[in-house]
Amino acid sequence: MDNELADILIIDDDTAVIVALNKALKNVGRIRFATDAKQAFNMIEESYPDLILLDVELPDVRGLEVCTMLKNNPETENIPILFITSHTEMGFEEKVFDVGAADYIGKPLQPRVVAARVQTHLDYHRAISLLEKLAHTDSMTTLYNRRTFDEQLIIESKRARREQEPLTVVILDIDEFKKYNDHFGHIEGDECIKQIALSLIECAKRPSDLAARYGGEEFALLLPNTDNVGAKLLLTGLLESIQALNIQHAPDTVHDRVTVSIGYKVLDPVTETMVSSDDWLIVKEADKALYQSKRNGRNRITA
Ligand code: GH3
Ligand code: MG
Ligand code: MG
Ligand code: MG
Ligand code: MG
Repeated sequence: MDNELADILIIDDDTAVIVALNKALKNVGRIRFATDAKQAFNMIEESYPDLILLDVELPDVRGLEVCTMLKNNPETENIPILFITSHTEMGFEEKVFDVGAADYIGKPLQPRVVAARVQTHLDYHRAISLLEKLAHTDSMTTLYNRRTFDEQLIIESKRARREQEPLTVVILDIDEFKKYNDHFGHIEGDECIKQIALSLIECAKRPSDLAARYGGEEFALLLPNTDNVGAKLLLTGLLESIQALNIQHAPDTVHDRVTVSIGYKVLDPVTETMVSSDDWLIVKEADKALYQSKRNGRNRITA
């Protein structure tokens, strides 16, 4: 885990509280503060904090509502929120947890207790984030892994059908890669896979595009809102950029540079009757197209 200082946002209209928290947390993180909800949301948008300390009574919006809004936004839902309050009435603590807060710190503030609790939540949040990252990425290439691709395929094909938008699924496989490994060795083989992965990252640039390592030397792309014309353009560019890597192939191969074969399938809910709920059909079709590319001589794209 890195030692980078955490970014902590204090939202409280009482400057005495801000001063006290600032002092208590000076060794725990970098502190920003806001004295009302409007200012707080601006700051959160500027950059997402690692943790928020939130006053229950703010001049504009109630703290509980601020918490609810942050928890309902996918971009901020995972930020731990700790309430600061002198409310002691029955049931209030429950309300705080009901709106998704991570913890509740009562007044009067005890500096060392505040620091310890904040540190615990920061550590916990960091560990969860790391686990999530590990669960979703391929460590060798930094691409998404197959688990993520499979999860997103279900989500995106549902969305495509619901919103009547095209979705393209692409499968790529490195050509004659056994020979590459046999000739240059496995370590060099790994390097080659990493370079091709970088080309994929470069090409799947839109925030909604997803590039994954599907298996050993196989990759997959999930391209929401991409029709046949868009897919062809993007994949032609990808094929060219992989050739332009200019990676020398083993001597006894068809192409003297490392190439890939590509198969893709467009799910077009407007023109097609692909109403099947079998989301894997689109992958099977892309895979069939890939093998057609292999049969036709490799280093090509087949729809
Ligand atoms: P084709 O053109 O038909 O795809 O021929 P190919 O030799 O590439 O055949 P295939 O795709 O079946 O072979 C995959 C090879 O990729 C076999 C395996 O040794 C190698 N490979 C798979 N994963 C890795 C990896 O992580 N690192 C390395 N270095 N090689 C891998
Ligand atoms: Mg207040
Ligand atoms: Mg393969
Ligand atoms: Mg191969
Ligand atoms: Mg093969």
